[in-house]
Amino acid sequence: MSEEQDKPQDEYTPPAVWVWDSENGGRFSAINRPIAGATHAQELPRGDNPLQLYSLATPNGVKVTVLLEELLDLGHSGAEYDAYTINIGKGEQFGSGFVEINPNSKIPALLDLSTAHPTRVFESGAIMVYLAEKFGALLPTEPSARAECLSWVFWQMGSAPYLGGGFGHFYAYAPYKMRYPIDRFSMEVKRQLDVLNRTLAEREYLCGDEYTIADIANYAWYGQLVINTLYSAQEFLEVASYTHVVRWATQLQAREAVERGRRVNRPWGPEETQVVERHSAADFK
Ligand SMILES: N[C@@H](CCC(=O)N[C@@H](CS)C(=O)NCC(=O)O)C(=O)O
Repeated sequence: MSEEQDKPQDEYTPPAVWVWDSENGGRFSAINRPIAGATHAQELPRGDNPLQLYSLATPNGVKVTVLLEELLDLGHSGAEYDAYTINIGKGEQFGSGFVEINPNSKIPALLDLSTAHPTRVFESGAIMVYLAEKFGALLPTEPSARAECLSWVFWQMGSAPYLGGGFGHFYAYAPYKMRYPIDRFSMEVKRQLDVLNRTLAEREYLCGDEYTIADIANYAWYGQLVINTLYSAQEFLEVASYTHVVRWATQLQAREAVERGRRVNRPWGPEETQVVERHSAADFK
């Protein structure tokens, strides 16, 4: 280890009891809190469609909007949805209406008004499985194929927090660069990309020959990492070297439903591509 690597950047001795410092300067320090629950009363808007989505076009949000657009392209008109943007930078995830749908105060959150009583669903993985089962699409029913598909969906749910909450946070959002966490999470993210790369070297899609919710879930994080500008880390992580992941992600991103799904609840980027609220196909015009 070099002398530079050896030197701790900022020595910290944890106190006996951790104390919340809301002023610590990271991108989310003013928003996140160590307690759950609503901070203010705020009802959520509701549209006329069977499904109500409260979300934002981050990778976790894109998973659901891409799936809904794919279901609509497959002819499932019951998948028509109203999508409302939740501005997490302004703390809208802590409004009382949102917390009623997701006690964890994170996007995406779904309300299904087509059931006898409204059904709430939170956690992007749970929403994907719920929708795939509701419409009998994009999730194989044969037990072995279904197990393989769910394995990759749950792999994504367990792995991506290392990419987003770990690598992305310390590389892009922390108030200053710290070598130890960046090294730690870069190593893990590169290992994860290698897992996907080796798998996609042998298969067209993650679970085999069929496009499934496992592809959508993983594309939203790892696909967007290798072909878009997630965390501006393309060079740092040498993403182009994961050639099979790049091939698969490029193939998925060319799908019309993926193109539309990425635009929903996105209040950034070129204005003409933003679909901040979505109520029907006409909103993409
Ligand atoms: N495991 C959750 C994670 C959701 C999540 O982390 N959402 C982020 C945006 S990508 C969020 O709402 N953050 C707001 C906050 O942390 O206050 C899922 O997959 O739905």
